[in-house]
Amino acid sequence: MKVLFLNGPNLNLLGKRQPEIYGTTTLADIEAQVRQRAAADGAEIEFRQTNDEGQLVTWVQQAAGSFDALVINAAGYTHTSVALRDALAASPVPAVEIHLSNIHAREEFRHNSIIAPVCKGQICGFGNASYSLGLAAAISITSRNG
Ligand code: CA2
Repeated sequence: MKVLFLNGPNLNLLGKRQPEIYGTTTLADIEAQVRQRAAADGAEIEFRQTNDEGQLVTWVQQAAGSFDALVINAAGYTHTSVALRDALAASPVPAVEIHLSNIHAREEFRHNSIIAPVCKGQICGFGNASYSLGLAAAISITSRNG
């Protein structure tokens, strides 16, 4: 199975800025961890990051036919992007929403995820492990045992 990981704005700064908030692990480190996990699970992954809302929309649209599931950390667009929600709603590819932090324990404006209702489920608050948990969820929802 093939899983597409999409990362939204500013996640390219992970491990490079504000380590007191976001830690010292880079997005490349997280990708390497997920790759290891995926190899052990017999899954293939592609891992992408963009700061551009339209690019995220385009990648979601293009996933159909090439990927079995999406795992998405939409970062700030989680709370603002109607366009991303519309793209996810229109896609036949099931999506798992993930976040490093527990968005429900943070500022009020982060409590609402515009994309949550069109994703299969949400994983948040487990730091880097949210990515591996997202992979496990993606495998689970696409397997016959669902
Ligand atoms: O917890 C998450 O994974 C978030 O998606 C992270 C987003 C935030 O807007 C969401 O509410 C929750 C922020 C990503 C910004 O990452 C940075 C990393 C280093 C330095 C600055 C920003």
